[in-house]
Amino acid sequence: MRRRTLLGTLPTLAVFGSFATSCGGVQVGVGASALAAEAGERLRIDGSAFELVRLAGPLEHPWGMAFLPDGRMLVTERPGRLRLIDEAGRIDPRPIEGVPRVWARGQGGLLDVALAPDFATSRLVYLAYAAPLGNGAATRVARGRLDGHHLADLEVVLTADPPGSGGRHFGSRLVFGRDGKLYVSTGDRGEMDRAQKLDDLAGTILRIEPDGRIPDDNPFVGRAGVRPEIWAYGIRNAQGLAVNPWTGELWEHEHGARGGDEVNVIEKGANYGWPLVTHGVDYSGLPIGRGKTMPGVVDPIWVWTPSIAPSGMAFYDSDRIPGWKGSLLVGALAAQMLVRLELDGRKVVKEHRLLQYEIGRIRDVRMGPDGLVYLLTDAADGALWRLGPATG
Ligand SMILES: [Ca+2]
Repeated sequence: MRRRTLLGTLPTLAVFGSFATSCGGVQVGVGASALAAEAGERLRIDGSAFELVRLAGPLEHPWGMAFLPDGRMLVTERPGRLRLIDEAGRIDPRPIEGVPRVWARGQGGLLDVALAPDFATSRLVYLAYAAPLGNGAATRVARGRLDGHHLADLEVVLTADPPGSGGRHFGSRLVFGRDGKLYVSTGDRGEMDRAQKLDDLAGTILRIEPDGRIPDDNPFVGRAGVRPEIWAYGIRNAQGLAVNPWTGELWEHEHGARGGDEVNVIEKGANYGWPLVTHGVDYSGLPIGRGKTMPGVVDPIWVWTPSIAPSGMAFYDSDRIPGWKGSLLVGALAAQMLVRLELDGRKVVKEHRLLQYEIGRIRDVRMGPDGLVYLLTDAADGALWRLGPATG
């Protein structure tokens, strides 16, 4: 299979498509088969041999994934389905029942999924989604107990209100910290000034107890006119959130407008600047805010200009891929690639741009329990991919 070549240019696609058909070969490209894992493709990255496998598909705009202790995975599809996928890449034809009704418009829908830290006993699954609310929608988090193909006892634990009427910027990544709290990223809902308003949960990182209560030690607890769920603010649209396994810090990335995508280390109560300061400009080309930095605002540790449109983030903490341990992996939608950032503490030492234009828009990236890298591609016929060292 030469998918990389195939996805190069349209003429190449057409030529190769007919070639594959005339050979009676594998079904490829757009509208590819619903079969489980296809044969892997070998490729070289930084001089080493890798294998890239299209593990499962098609999946309709898959957004988030979680690894179950039994080896299966949960994957969300943005229109509102939660799917089970086994280790061989077989998609269970029965979506999980009992998921919340979602507002599946624009960037909204069923978004991230995370397991409770005590999932092995509690069976609790957390979902982030755009929920219909008022005249529009708001980012919401609900949890339910996974029982076979059913999510039981569904309860909402967070509503990032007030709602907005537009279809943009829901944030929606979910991660449990080492402190056992649930951290949730939101977006500014396309109304940039909301990211600086503290009576508003748009444009923030939120911190709640697993059952939705407000932790006593949240930074704004007891302050009049400020929502106590807020942990950090001044954020445009964060679709990457992960705990640094070497320090316990919470790291985030977010979309800039035209330029100015950022990686941030999230600190309690801090202001990340949007839209007062940014490294980007408006889509019109006009400036936003008053420059790139200002007192009282935490600067990003890494910036992409032009924008790559980052989505999904994972620290790589395994020996399975030699040389990758200690890296930060970031998916990219617009730039259609996997970014590997070599780190030295909070400093990015080197950026590697991988798989560029090879599998499409990358919505999510995770390290599996097996140390391999799992990717979701964002398309109507998106897929789950697995990247690891070549074997044999
Ligand atoms: Ca910022």
